[in-house]
Amino acid sequence: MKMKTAILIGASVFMAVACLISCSEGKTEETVIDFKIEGMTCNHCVENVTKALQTVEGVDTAVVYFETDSAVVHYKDKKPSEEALIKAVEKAGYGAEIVSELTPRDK
Ligand SMILES: [Cu+2]
Repeated sequence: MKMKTAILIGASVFMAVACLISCSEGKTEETVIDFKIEGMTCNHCVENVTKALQTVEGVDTAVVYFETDSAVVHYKDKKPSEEALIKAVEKAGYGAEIVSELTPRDK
């Protein structure tokens, strides 16, 4: 009897988690902006640029790649201003240039 209850609880928890994952997946219609970053010389720079991009209003996540001198900014509802993104990077002491903008529909 106890075993059966445990299985039932386990199953419902599993279902709830599965729903949560699939539901949030449906909402993540993300848009991505690709950047070329200038002036990065080490991983500390990567951190600086990442932080700078993440402080801009509307940015969901920012990922900076040292190897390719590039950065990718993800946003969802509100599009961050391109000018604000570039200015934030410049304020941190680096250069930024937009390479491309992709929405999931473009792919
Ligand atoms: Cu550095």
